[in-house]
Amino acid sequence: MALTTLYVELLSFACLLAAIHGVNGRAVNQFPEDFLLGAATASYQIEGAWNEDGKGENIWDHMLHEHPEYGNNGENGDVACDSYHKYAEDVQALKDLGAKVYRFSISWSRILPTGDLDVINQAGIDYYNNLINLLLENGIEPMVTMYHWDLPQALQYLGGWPNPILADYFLEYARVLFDNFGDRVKWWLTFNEPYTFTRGYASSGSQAPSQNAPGIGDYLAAHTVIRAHGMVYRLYDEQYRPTQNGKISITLNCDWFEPYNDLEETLEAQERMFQFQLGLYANPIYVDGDYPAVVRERVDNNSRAEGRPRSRLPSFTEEEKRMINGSADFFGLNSYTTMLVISAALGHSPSMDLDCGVLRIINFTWPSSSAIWLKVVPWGFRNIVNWVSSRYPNYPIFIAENGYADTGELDDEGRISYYGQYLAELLKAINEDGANVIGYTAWSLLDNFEWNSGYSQKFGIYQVDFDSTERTRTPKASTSFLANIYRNMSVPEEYFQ
Ligand code: PNW
Repeated sequence: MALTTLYVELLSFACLLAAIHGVNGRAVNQFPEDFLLGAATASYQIEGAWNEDGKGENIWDHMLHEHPEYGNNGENGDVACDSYHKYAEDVQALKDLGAKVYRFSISWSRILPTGDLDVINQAGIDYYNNLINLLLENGIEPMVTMYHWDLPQALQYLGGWPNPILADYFLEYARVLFDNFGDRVKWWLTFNEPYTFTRGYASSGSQAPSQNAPGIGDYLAAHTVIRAHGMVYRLYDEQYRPTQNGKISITLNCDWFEPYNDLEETLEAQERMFQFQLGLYANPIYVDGDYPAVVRERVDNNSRAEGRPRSRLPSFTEEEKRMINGSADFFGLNSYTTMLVISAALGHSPSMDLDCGVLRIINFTWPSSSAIWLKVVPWGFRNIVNWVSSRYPNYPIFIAENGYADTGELDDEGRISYYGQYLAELLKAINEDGANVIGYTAWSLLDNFEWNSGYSQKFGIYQVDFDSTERTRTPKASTSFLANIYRNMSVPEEYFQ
């Protein structure tokens, strides 16, 4: 009798401890000691100075100048947040936020105006040197994205990413970055969201360079990008890591896909959606050097049925597979929301949509942001982190983007609620489910140029006044909310109830 009572009491004590301390002896609401918390931006979205000091034109400059109607009210990134001139204010904002890491991207055409090595623009190198040095002086680690969608237009004239030669150009660009910045930059990301930017070769009117070759251009672009990533990883690993000793990866975007019902075909559709979006890139890099079997099979079959002599999805050589397999030091993940998925034959022929055969549904009963695609679904964030952690084990995860859109108000309760809940779910994945997550950079440090949505969608932790030539930065309510989390390395307990 007494033993049973003791047993029950011990059990409930253990449960209580687990509730407070998670699986690894830390309170559930506490980040690991060496966890990197920070914020992210991208060159075209913040820098402006689109044609200053020798910068070359890129595909977003080109597309939005030629086709202002593809943007929002003719808006573009010509000036944006003017971070080219105001980077010192950005660093101060990061410092006030208590960021340990700043993820920003380098504009390829600011360094190499033609994309090639014939002109190396010293003013561009100076700009990033100044930014990097100021970050380090302030105790903030730079994390550099080499490519956040702004391809030099000169390389688009060669066909852009569907042209396999682009991998060589990217390799040469990467070498310039390692040579000039690698002594101080210890975190590198080759590409940001290839799933998103390769759509620029599958549609017109949205993603640059607006080349409408669905089901062909997107796969060709993906193929070059994966090879380019692998080549740059090997370059770093062999020639720079011994002296520079940093980490290098890619960042892939994937939201959580929740099956619409529990029918077998819906669960298969869920799996297909993950494989066509994330697996297309993650399987070659993190699993076996090659595309997921379901992707290979469906694109090959459809290509054959269309009467083509070869698959629309190219193949890697055995040597390329060995080069690509394992070409990452961690798993970069961008994730914002959750969508419902169901099996459906949709999209025109040919297209990746038709190959994938999944309908993504925005659930309008979930809480909204100002971006139609971005529903606030914190539990989905925990699910996708755990999905990545179990499918691609042995790689620490770095959340390179996660954030909330509104219309830019200073009293941004919606953003506070989003970050509070999403960070709580992230901590549950780390402390209760055992996911190995090492860092998190919130999107975004500043309100900025949100691509086709222009300045209508605001993701910033700081407000930027786009009506003022000063582009004044002002903290929002979420700035101090996140600063508290970053300082304490913990999320308020109310978000765990
Ligand atoms: C990411 N969607 O893009 C980009 O990396 C950022 O540059 C961008 O500002 C941020 O997320 C916010 O949108 C996405 O429609 C754009 O699902 C659109 C989607 C997802 C990500």
